[in-house]
Amino acid sequence: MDNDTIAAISTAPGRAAVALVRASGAGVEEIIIRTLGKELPERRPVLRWLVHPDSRERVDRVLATYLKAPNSYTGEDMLELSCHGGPLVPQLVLSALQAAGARPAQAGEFTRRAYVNGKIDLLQAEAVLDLVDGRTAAQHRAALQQLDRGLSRRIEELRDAIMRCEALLVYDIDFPEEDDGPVAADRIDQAAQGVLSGIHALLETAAEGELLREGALTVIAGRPNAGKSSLFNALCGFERAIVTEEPGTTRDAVEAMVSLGGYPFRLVDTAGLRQSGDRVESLGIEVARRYLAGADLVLFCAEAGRALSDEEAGFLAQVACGSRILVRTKADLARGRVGCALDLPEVEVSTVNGSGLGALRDLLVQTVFSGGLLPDTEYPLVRRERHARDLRRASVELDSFLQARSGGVAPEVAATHLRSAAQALEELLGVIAPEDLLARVFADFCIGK
Ligand SMILES: Nc1nc2c(ncn2[C@@H]2O[C@H](COP(=O)(O)OP(=O)(O)O)[C@@H](O)[C@H]2O)c(=O)[nH]1
Ligand SMILES: [Mg+2]
Repeated sequence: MDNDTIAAISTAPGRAAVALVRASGAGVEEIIIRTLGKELPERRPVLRWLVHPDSRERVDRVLATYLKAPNSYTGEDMLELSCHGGPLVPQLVLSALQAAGARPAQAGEFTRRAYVNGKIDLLQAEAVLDLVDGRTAAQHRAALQQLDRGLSRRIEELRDAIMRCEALLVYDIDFPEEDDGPVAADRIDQAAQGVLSGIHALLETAAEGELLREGALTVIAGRPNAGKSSLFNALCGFERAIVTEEPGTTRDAVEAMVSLGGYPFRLVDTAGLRQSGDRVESLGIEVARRYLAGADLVLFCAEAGRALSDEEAGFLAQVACGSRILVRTKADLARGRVGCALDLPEVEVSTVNGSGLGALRDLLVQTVFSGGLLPDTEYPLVRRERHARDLRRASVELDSFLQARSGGVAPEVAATHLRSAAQALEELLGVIAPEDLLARVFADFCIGK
């Protein structure tokens, strides 16, 4: 079953000039004979009629490429068919491949096979997903970096450093009476400490990495009529990159995923608390409370040129989570500036003439995406809970190792923590290779010396 032949339409459904249908597995050569009449050259696209293997009816004129194992995406024999798009043709092409012996692929199965066959590691497989799901420039950059093994290399370096510690320990255990002395104990401990710092540095990127995946939750709050919805719309339209918009019919907010300066933001505008006639409570501060708890950023709107009321100042003072920015709205109407007693970044904007919106956008990006996400940084980011979990595991084991060492625990026993730490990183990469350790002992040490 491991390399039974799978097939799927790889392009999105709908009207399109071209679609891509792929097959992968041991039966590809037979499928080629049965649907395309005769064999194909390797790695060279050929224009041919594709026929249904049972009815022998023509299905489409396709551009067919045969990629022989192991030089394909999955590492197996693959057939890639560029056929005509639309709701019908790709389905018929897929049916023909199935009639010739393929079964429908499961979600992600091509990439899973690429991983199983060692074409990519687990982090790269995740990057493929991130690349396909990416919606902003920053997400795109991060996914490409991970696909290019940016994170993998960093994890491998850390894993290798742990293995060198293990090797030093093994040497210490095997040759305790060496003339030129056993490996200096603090050399091992310093090396372990170095790995620990490296892991902590990676873990520190996890918060931003998650923001980059999920978008920074940005709640727009303020009194009714303060200009919140206008600001929401202006920011949504800023880069014409609205990704999702959910009308707040059954909810207390309207939410949109937008790209600002190339970074993802989940903007939330309060919708359910519209000003309702002469009701006194409608003068309260509008805010989607259930969003506020998880907010990364609160944009508090108040008209430019007026002092904040006690209620507004009180609300701002008690906002506990996320960063706060005071947005002075309707700048085009304001005469003069009235500062606010709170020490907050403040930006004047007008959605009528567009002033200040660029500055606000830049401030949003800087406030939330501070560190490792600038376009020119190469530092890999931890972007999934799985990554953070394995890294934390490795960090706990390294801590235990250092404690065991300072507590005078036998090196054989302390070494088990190093093994567990290395294993956590290997799981992160999706590679477990225990013979690596032996190889490294001999690589790093010359026994005959
Ligand atoms: N002159 C001017 N009017 C604005 C501006 N932003 C919003 N408004 C007006 O202020 C009123 C309330 O705006 P809205 O965005 O609905 O406020 P919300 O209740 O806080 O969502 C509307 O009549 C808008 O046209 C602005 O920048 N300049
Ligand atoms: Mg509104």
